[in-house]
Amino acid sequence: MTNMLDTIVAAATPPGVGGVAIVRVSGDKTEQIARTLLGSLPEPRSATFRTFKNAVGEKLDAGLALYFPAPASFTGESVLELHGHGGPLVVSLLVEAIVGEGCRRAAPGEFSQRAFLNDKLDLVQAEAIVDLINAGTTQAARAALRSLSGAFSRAVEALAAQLIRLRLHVEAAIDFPEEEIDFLSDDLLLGRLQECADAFTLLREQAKQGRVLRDGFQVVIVGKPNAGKSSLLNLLSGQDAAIVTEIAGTTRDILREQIDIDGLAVELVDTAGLRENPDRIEEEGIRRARQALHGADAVLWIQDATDANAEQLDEPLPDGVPITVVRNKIDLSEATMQSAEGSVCMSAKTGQGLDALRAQIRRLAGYQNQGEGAFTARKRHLQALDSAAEHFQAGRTALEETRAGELLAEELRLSHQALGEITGAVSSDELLGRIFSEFCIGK
Ligand SMILES: Nc1nc2c(ncn2[C@@H]2O[C@H](COP(=O)(O)OP(=O)(O)OP(=O)(O)O)[C@@H](O)[C@H]2O)c(=O)[nH]1
Ligand SMILES: [Mg+2]
Repeated sequence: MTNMLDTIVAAATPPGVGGVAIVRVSGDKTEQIARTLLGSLPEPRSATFRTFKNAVGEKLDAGLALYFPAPASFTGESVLELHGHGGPLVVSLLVEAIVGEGCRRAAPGEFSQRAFLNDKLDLVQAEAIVDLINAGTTQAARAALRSLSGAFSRAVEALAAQLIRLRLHVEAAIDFPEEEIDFLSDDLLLGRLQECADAFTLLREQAKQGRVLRDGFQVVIVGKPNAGKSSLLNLLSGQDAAIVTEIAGTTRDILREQIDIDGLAVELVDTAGLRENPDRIEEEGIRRARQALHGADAVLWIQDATDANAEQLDEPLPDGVPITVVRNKIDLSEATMQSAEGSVCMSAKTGQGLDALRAQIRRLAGYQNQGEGAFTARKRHLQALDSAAEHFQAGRTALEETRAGELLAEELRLSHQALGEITGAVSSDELLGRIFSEFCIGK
């Protein structure tokens, strides 16, 4: 980890030309730097117009200066923000002048890392900053903002509080071995265990949604040549993105399109038709199609409803990834629009059945537009939650099998520890390094 004692500086605005650029400084030397560059210390938390000068008194720029004395700042340290003109040269002159005052350039995410280490934010909130910056849909942005304001953290902490109460209960009971205790006849304990199990189920559901909101959902479209895969991609995306012809084997390359289904960010992947004895170019296309299947969250298997052998595909589809059969060209087929469970009937030409397909994709993603209730979550959070839930369940099973509290107590401790990794109550330098290196410089 980087040295927390250094004073750090970076541009907080993106590189390039703009109306305004902001240079931010954080650390012990901030006050001295402000005096050198601005002539005197500005009034705290009040925007003042100043000339920015280097150590030998040369004017570099002029603009607004904002000073936040510790600990009332984003990082918890003294922070200075200089809002100057938005040109790359102006910014680099300012940063150089500040580095000359005994400062160092900030590493990616270092401002947020300090905010975390100074207890201004927990890990979930720090990660939500990045999620908000990178949000691709309005819903994802709102959900990230809710995580940032602590909605997810509070839910995790509430569950942790339940676990603590359980641990106290169990450990207090273990401490009186002379009283022959039968844990399984302790209704209060059993009731609390059930409450906790329900809370785990709910939070895992919410976090799964949060993950989909943050990372989006990848849907790979496969099928035989000419089944209508590219037509379907065009219909769903509302654009003429892929070439469609009546010639089998039109698509050779992978084509990706981002679409938004009621706030769910979906990446659609169109692929080459799968068949035996393709030509050389098609063969490469099929290889790429197989590769695309590996990254899929869900697969749409497009079948031509007019093809009697539509259900035969000379290709194993991946295990463990939900596959939806889409019976296309229903406008040409005698068959009715009867959809079996997990399959959709439609026409990529007339648009018939499109709503059902969109609903199916939402279902596959487990996505309900939760509006105000949603927060963003990451794979890391889901893994920690899963691990916490597994330990909790193992504890319950152990109790039922052995009727003794010791194993339960130990599993509850491990479960509590796994939960702590989410907000950073329990964290390692390695984990922190990994998380904050994803941030941009100046954040
Ligand atoms: N009538 C009708 N024709 C369709 C429908 N969907 C696709 N087609 C036609 O079927 C032909 C093949 O469509 P594509 O979308 O290129 O099929 P594909 O699966 O992408 O084919 P390849 O890229 O060759 O694997 C085109 O002539 C489309 O106009 C449909 O629902 N109804
Ligand atoms: Mg195609």
